[in-house]
Amino acid sequence: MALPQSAPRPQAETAPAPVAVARPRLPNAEAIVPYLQRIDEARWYSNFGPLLIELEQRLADRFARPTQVITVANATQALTLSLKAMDLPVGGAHVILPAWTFVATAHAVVQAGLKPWFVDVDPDTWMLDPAAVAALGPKLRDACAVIPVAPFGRMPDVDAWLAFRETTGLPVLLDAAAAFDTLADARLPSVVSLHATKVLGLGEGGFLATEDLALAARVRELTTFCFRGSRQSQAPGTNAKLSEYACAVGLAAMDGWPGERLRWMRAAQMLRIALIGRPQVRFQPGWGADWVTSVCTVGLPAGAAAHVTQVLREDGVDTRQWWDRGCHASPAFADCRREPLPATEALAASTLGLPFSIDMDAGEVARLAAALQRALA
Ligand code: T4K
Repeated sequence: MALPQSAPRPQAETAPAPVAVARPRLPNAEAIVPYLQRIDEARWYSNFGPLLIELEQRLADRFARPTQVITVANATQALTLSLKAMDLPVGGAHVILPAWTFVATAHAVVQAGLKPWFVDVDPDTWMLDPAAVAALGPKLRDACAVIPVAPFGRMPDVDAWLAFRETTGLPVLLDAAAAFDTLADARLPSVVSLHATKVLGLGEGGFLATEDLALAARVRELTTFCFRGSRQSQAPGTNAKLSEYACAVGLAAMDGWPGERLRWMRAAQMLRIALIGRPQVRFQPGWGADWVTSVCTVGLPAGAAAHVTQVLREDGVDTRQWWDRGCHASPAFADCRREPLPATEALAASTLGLPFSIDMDAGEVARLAAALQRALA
């Protein structure tokens, strides 16, 4: 007997999947396998094996001038160990850094036995201004070093920082965590992150790039218990080496980089085109046109970040304040010395990390553009 047919149930409306703020993509297994086979054959798994040496050489070859690259377990450790290797006075000595940075910069200062001293950034460049730091005048005597940060991958004026170093005598270490693509000049010792969320990632990793061979050698020692040709530690150090497996991913990422860079550019161009005619959304100068990075942090009208975040969330579009309210606002650094920080406070309320990934499709870009239109109407 045929059963009576019931009326078709109305389909529950399913919301589209959220537009993710980031969707990292590292080299796939196929690209990594040849390097894994080399590891199998060599039976060398860590402690400066052939893959690590090759990766460091290929990273160094990207610089126009002779440069030494030292890989480290992550960029936070690379910053810490670089500060330690600079032989700065410890105890009571402050390191000047921007409040507008990720907490890693300040953690590195503390881990190196030094004290963070937060200084405001320039509201237009989002970076420390060497002239403004120099204008601290006699107070600079309390500092033993400065760490400018390349915000979201945009490089600072290296010549201006070299001149600052010359006139003040203060060592300068650049936190270029997100500047893999833009860092081509290591006259200032510079640290890059190779974290999975970065434009070229290997999971966890980072490197110091420098023209100072003695500094490079000291950082290398610090990554391996401060051994210097014997099994005796010459000073307190740590273990911050990259394994050969991490380097296999890194080498595969380097093989794919020219194509991946173009794909990052293409995604950025799609976004830029979709937001033409929306002058309230300001990209960093050159972003996605002259240089690439893995995040899209934009400037919005003053104080608009919270409202835009809320509206985009309602429309299923994820966003991120990559640096929260600024590094100084974390409880861990509440007691740290600071100058007035009006530009940092303003940036925290008026910048926002929009969804951005290497394979962002036209549908996601359209959803983001429509949500932004609603938020900024
Ligand atoms: N200096 C500066 C200025 C920095 O920005 C950073 C790091 C450093 C120094 C230190 O570098 P490292 O020591 O990390 O090498 C991310 C990154 O972990 C961090 O590298 C980065 N800056 C910081 C700004 O952001 P999270 O904790 O926000 O990432 P998470 O886990 O929330 O992931 C973001 C999005 O990506 C999520 O939607 C999930 C997705 N995701 C993430 C991972 C890791 C994936 O889909 N797959 C993944 O494998 O820190």
